[in-house]
Amino acid sequence: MKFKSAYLQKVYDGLEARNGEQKEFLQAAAEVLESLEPVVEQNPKLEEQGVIERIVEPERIIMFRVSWVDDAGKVQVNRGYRVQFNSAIGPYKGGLRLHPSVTLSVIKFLGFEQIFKNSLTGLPIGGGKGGSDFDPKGKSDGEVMRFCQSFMTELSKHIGADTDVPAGDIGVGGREIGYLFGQYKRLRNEYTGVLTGKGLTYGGSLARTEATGYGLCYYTQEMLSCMKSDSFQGKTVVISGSGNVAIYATQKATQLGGKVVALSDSNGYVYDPNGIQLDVVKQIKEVERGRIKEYAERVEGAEYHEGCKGIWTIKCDIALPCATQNELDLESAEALVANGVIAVCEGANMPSTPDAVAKFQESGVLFGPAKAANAGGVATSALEMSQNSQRLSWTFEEVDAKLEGIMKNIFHACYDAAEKYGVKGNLVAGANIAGFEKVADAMIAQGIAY
Ligand code: NDP
Ligand code: 2IT
Repeated sequence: MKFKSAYLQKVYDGLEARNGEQKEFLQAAAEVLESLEPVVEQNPKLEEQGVIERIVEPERIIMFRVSWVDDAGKVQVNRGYRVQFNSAIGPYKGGLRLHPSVTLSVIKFLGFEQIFKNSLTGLPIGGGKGGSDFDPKGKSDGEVMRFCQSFMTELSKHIGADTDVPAGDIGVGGREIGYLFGQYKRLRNEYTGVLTGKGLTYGGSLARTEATGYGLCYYTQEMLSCMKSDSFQGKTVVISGSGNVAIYATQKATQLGGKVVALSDSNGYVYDPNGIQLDVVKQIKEVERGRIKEYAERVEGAEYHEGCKGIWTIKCDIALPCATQNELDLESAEALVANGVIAVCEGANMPSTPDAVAKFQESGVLFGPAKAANAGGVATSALEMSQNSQRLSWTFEEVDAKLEGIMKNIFHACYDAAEKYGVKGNLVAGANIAGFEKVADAMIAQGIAY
């Protein structure tokens, strides 16, 4: 990776030398550092204060053994992680991911992205992320509960409502948050807002479940409106994944007048030219915890195709990748561009590879990067924290209206930052710069501990 600034080059080379095997983390860091070239050039204080070398190093990494007993009475061991990346603007905040692909590199990339995303929300939350290589697929409720309890037994020593507030991510939804919250309360004898994404009967916020997918569509709508005088109305939309983010992105895109024609999981994708019937998807995914393949067995006219990558060959106007990192590569980007895609907005974290992003940008496709476009989830988590602190709960409409306002503000903050630094229309650079500026300012203001 080559930088114009000698300072950025030195920081990146050091990062690579120390973390050579952490490919996802280096990918996320390289993108942010590249965006910061003009900022570093115009602000010598960043180098004087060592801000860049500080921001790429987590404040604290916790790695721990999670042992639990399966239904057959056998002892199982997984590895748990919490990366407390940056607390300059608030307590660490970010989700927990349970997936067999979880490594320290994955959690560090997610925690790093979370610093800038959380800053963009305008709310007082720092960056963190955690999780485990535990695979919830095929596990019984009892196994998931025992895993979550064991995971929290260690994690509880490191988190708190004013210290670090985890939430959901891949493999962690309402069921897991419930088990985690129950164990925290048991161990600490405290009823606090230590987790977000809680159930509505015990401190959860209305609209948190919907927030990431809804927020993604509010951001996309604002981008289309401001940059192309366009909207979702009458557009064909392809959404990858079929989890929490994909489901509620489908719901909002449909409400805004779009027709969602495809969803996927890690095995394959469904194509429904008549428009996805979300009640069928919710039954399969949220109630039965089944596979997206079953949609094509239940809905006439829908097709199932093996292999998740093929979803990007479907002709569409708007593409919303909502599954996982690096799911959309250059070949997929070329297929989308050849089919006339107008806008791509990222619901998942870092779903597009760097060459795919470059392809969209050079082809004039509107591109909304994850740390801006999917910030609605964590923003609503911060609203859940506010409600917990006040011991009040707001209506769905109140939370949803705040979410929409936050997403519009994020779009404009990114757009304006890109323009200010001479890269008008580049929302990747805009998001990285706008997210960075507030955190850097707070880090400088708080000084350095010798
Ligand atoms: P879920 O666990 O609810 O759903 C994940 C979906 O992505 C599933 O359809 C899953 O398919 C698919 N998927 C996961 N891993 C892979 C993989 N390696 N290859 C292909 N498909 C995969 O998670 P969420 O919907 O919550 O998260 C989706 C994305 O959105 C993630 O990148 C997450 O970090 C991001 N995100 C989530 C937020 C939230 O509030 N939940 C907030 C902001 C971002 P399968 O069932 O086959 O595994
Ligand atoms: O990636 C993300 O922003 C999340 N998984 C949500 C984090 C949160 O704390 O709500």
